[in-house]
Amino acid sequence: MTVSDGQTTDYDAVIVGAGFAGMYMLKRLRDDLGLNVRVFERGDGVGGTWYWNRYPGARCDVESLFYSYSFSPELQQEWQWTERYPTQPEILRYANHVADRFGLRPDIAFSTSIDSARYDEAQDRWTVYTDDGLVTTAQYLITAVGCLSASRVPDFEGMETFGGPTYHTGRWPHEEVDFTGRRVAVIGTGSSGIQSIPVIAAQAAHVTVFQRTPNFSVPAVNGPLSGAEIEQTKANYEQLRQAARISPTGTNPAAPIGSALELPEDVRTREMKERWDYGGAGFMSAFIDTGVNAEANEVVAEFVRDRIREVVERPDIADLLVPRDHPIGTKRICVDTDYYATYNRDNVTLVSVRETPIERITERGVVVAGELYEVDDIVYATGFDAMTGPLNAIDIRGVDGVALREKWVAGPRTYLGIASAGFPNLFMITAPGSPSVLSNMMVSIEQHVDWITDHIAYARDHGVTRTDADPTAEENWGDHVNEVANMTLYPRAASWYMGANIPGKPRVFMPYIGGVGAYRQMCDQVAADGYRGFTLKTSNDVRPSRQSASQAPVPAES
Ligand code: N01
Repeated sequence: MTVSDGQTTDYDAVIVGAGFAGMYMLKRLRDDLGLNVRVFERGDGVGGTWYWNRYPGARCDVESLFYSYSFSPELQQEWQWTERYPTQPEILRYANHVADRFGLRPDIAFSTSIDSARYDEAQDRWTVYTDDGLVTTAQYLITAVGCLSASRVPDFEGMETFGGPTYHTGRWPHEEVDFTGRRVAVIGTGSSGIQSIPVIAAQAAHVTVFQRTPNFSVPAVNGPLSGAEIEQTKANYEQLRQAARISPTGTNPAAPIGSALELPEDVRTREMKERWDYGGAGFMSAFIDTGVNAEANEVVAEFVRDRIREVVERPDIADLLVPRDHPIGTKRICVDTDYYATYNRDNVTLVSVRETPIERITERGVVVAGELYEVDDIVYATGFDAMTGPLNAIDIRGVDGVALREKWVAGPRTYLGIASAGFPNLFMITAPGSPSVLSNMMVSIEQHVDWITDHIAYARDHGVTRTDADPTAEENWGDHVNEVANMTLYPRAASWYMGANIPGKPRVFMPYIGGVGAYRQMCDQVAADGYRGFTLKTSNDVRPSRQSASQAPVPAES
C-alpha cells in the first residue's frame, strides 16, 4: 500500500464526497484498515445533501432516531435528536459533530471538485484530476456522490431575463432568505416543493405555485421527541437497528395487515386511518399488495384523495391537487406538514401547468396560457438528474479509456449497484442497481461502506491489486433488477426513478426494489464466495474469483 508523507498526492483510496457515505467510508478505511485516504468535497463543509438542501422547511422523511449512523454505539447514545423528523439544520449539526468526533476533517479537501478520473492499467491505479489543478493517484476510487445531488432547472424560455432573485431548492444560499412582503413563485410540487410551500407561504406576501403533476403526500405528524421515546429507542437500539437492516426499506414500519383486496372495507379503512393519524411514510406499508396490484393500489390512493378533498376548502382547487396519473407510491411518497391546508390561505394561488405548460419567464414573472403571474422571486423546486447525474458529471474512464457515461448511454449498468465492469477498483456507494433511494439511505450507506471495506481488506490479504466486475455477472444483475421492478407498479409512473424527469434520459428503473434485507444477503453471499462475479488480479496473474461469473448473482430472496 502507498505511504503518504503528508505532501504526496498518492493515496490508497480517493473518496468523492463528504456526505454521510463519504465520511463513514473515510472512517472505515482510515481507522480500521489503516489506509491513506483523501476525500474531495466540492462544498466547504460536510453533510452532502444536507449541506446543499437548505430550503425553508427542509427536513428528512425518515425518523431522526433511525436516520443516523448505527456504527458507533457511543455516538448513537450521546447524540440528542429533538424532533421526530429532523430539520436540515439539525442533521447538518449532526454531520459536523460526526466529522469532529472522529477527526475526519484533516483528510477532506473541501471546495474541491473532481473533474475526471482515469484508470491506469499498467499501475492498477486511478489518476484523479481536481478543479484546483491537482493530480492525485489512488489504488481505489470510491464515489460517495449521493443520488440526488445534480440539481436540475428546466430550460424555460427567457429565464435569464427575470429581474429578481431565483433559487433552486437543492442549491439554497447559506445566508437566510427573507420572503417577508414578497411575491414568490414556486415551480414544482415534489418533496422539496411540498415541504417548502407551507413555510414560504407563512412568510411571503403571496405565493403562486406552478404545479405540473399533483403528488400524493401523507402527513408527517411531526413533533418534539419526548424523553421517554428517546430513552426507549436508545435502550433497544441494537435490536431496532438490526430489524431495520433486514427489513424491506431499512426502516421499522408496522407490518402490513394483509391484502387490500381481501380485507373487509371497514378493516382496511380503519388501518389506513390509524396509520394516517400516526403520520409518516409507514402509511404506505398498510397492505402487502399496494405496490404490485393496481386495484389494491387504488384503494390506498382513493383514501388519500378523500383526505385531500376533506382538507382543501375549494372543490376546484382540491380537484387540481388530487393525483390521478400514477399509482400511489410509484413516485416517491411525500411527507408533509400542512401542505394541503396551505391552499386554504388567501395568499396562495395554485396554477396548473399540466395542460398549458409554462410558456416563458419574463423580467416580471411567469407566463402561463398568455397570462403573466408577476412575482419578485422564483423558487425552482424542479428536482435532480437523479442517481446517474452526479456520476456522469465526472469524466470517469476505465479500461481502454472507455467513459462510464458512454457505457451508460442507454441506462446505468452495474454489478450489485456497487461496481461496473471495465472500471476496476472503482466502488460506487448507493449507485443505480442498489436499493439506495428506495430505502433509509443511512442503512444502505452503512451496508455498502462495510461491504466495500471488507472487499478491500480481502484484496489486501490475498495480494489482489485489481478487482473488476465480470460483464456476465453485471448483465445477470441488470436482468434481475429489471425483472423485480417489472413485478411492481413502479415502471408505470413518469418518475425520476425512471429518469423520466430529464428530457432524453433513458427510461430505466434505476434502484433495486428487491428489498434492503434480501439485497444485503445477496451481497454477503457474494463476499462469502470470494467475491463471486468479480475478476480478481494478483500481482502475478489474473484469475476469476472462486466461482464462475455465470453463476452470479444469486437473487435468492426475490
Ligand atoms: O424533485 P421532484 P424534489 N414545468 O423531481 C416539477 C428527495 N427529497 O426535489 O412531476 C413544471 O420530486 C415536477 O413536475 P412533474 C426525495 O427522494 C427528500 O421535490 O415532473 N414543473 C415536480 O413536481 C424526492 O423524491 C426529501 O410533472 C416541472 C417537481 O418539479 C427527491 O428528493 C425532501 C417542470 C420536481 O419534483 C426529489 O424531490 C426533498 C417543468 N418544466 C427531497 N420540470 C425528504 O426527505 C419539473 N417540474 C422529505
